[in-house]
Amino acid sequence: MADQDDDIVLSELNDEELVQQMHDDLYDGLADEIVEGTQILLERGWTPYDTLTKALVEGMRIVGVDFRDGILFVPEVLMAANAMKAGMGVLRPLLAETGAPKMGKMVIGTVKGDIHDIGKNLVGMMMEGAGFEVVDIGINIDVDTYLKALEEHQPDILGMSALLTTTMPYMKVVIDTLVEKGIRSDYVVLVGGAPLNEAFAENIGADAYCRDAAVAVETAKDWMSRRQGSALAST
Ligand code: B1M
Repeated sequence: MADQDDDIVLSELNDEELVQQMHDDLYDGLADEIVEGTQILLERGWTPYDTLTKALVEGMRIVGVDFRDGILFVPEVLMAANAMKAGMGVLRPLLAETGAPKMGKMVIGTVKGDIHDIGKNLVGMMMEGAGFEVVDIGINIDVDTYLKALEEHQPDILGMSALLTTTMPYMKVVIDTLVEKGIRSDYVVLVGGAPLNEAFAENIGADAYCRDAAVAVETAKDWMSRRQGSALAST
């Protein structure tokens, strides 16, 4: 496919062809092409959010399907992930651009045993764009590291991400520890990641499940206004 792609001039493609080509380039892990395609869409007036969801996230969804079906393997998926991150690098300052007063603070990390970080990074970017201060503590985070970050940064929200069915139960370990320490109600706990759902979030005692980054922003705003409402009511 690479030889064939050498002849393609991205800027000469119409929007639909370009997005299709970007899905192919993401699949092939071509970071430079993804950066170029992202810039072209923005120059054509696409919003950062549409560029993100229609060109990058959709491309990654296709990669995920072929990974699941054994057509792609870890090294190829890693290349695709790197290309995705390169595109996100272009969008990051645009998504994080905001003149809004700070809405609140969130600490976010991917749980222990899990190194998937693209979704978490996206949530962080979109939250920053909505006016939240975001402290990203990374991947493979154990309960002690979450607790240390909560103590150090005193956020309003704890966000946890998990992409594996084997790692998502660890979210309960973190929440149970917050309960044991008597600090559960100090934080709004939001969880997300492809294998989760609302019932799971409820079962483990999280405040809400966020299907995607946009839902995470809306849910966080909603919880912040509820909290501010109850703080005002108690004064
Ligand atoms: Co992984 N992997 N992977 N992988 N990988 C999945 C998750 C998998 C579903 C693929 C598949 O089989 N179809 C499968 C899990 C199966 C399962 O558990 N049932 C899987 C597997 C099996 C594995 C390995 C075990 C493979 C192996 O080694 N044999 C291994 C595990 C490593 C580990 O973590 N210990 C592994 C490794 C990898 C790579 C390193 C190659 C790479 C990760 C690179 C990286 O992240 N830096 C990778 C990737 C890229 C994927 C897929 C293809 C794509 C994930 C992604 O980035 N999606 C994935 C397939 C899939 O999910 N369909 C897969 C794009 C991203 C924008 O979406 O992360 O869902 P997502 O985030 C969304 C929402 O979920 C939500 O908002 C985000 C933005 O809209 N959200 C939150 C996420 N976190 C949130 C937190 C919040 C709120 C919302 O807090 C408030």
